[in-house]
Amino acid sequence: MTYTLIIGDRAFSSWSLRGWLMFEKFGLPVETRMTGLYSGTFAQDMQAYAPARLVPVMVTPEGHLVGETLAIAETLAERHPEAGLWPADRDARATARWLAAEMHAGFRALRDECPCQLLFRIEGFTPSPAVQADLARLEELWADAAGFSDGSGPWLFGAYSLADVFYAPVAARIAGYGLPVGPAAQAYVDQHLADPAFRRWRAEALTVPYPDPPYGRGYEKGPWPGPAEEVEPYATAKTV
Ligand SMILES: N[C@@H](CCC(=O)N[C@@H](CS)C(=O)NCC(=O)O)C(=O)O
Repeated sequence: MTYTLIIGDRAFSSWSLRGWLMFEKFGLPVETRMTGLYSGTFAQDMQAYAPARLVPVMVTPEGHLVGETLAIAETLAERHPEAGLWPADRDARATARWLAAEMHAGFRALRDECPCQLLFRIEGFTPSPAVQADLARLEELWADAAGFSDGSGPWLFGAYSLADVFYAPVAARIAGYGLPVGPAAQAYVDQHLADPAFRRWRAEALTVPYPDPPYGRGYEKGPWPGPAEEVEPYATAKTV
């Protein structure tokens, strides 16, 4: 009953992180296979999973392919109702779906101007007005979710849910670019950075050397603002 998840480079593939968290956080069995998203073999690697063109792609234990993170999320929630992927409360669940869908379809400026990278903190980055508007929208949505919390944890709806899965890479962008958010949003970001599953993903990301990553060129680099992992190759890098 093991799924396979086809992923891209852990250091950069925000959607792959989402896909993997869906398994890791809810105790669902998965084996990952990494494509050469950055090494140049991506198109060739993906031929085996046509018609999927992007990662992540899930292969069910029966061999059925599912692409797109929202579709993967709903498929897993349907197949594993006992795992509690969505909040138990009906209204919380509807809101959690809304938040995940808005993330999946939106936040274009944040995604375009602050590409996900888990290597370092980019110092002195000034967010554009469009990114600032995205940050304000995030804070509005996260604050609204708190009104539906079941009180059982520090996540958007209390217990960790698929909504948190969709915002984990957003938290990484806020951390990696030092984006300004209020105390409640910052606490939520820090919660993701300290999460054992997120740390495990990042620790694996750091085992792959990227001598000249394309992000943050021209900016100084500081250490990653979350807990340090054993391998921190970029912690002291000043420029790339
Ligand atoms: N909407 C897709 C987005 C997936 C996506 O953009 N994946 C990126 C990696 S993070 C990718 O496969 N890029 C390869 C390319 O654009 O050729 C989803 O939800 O899974």
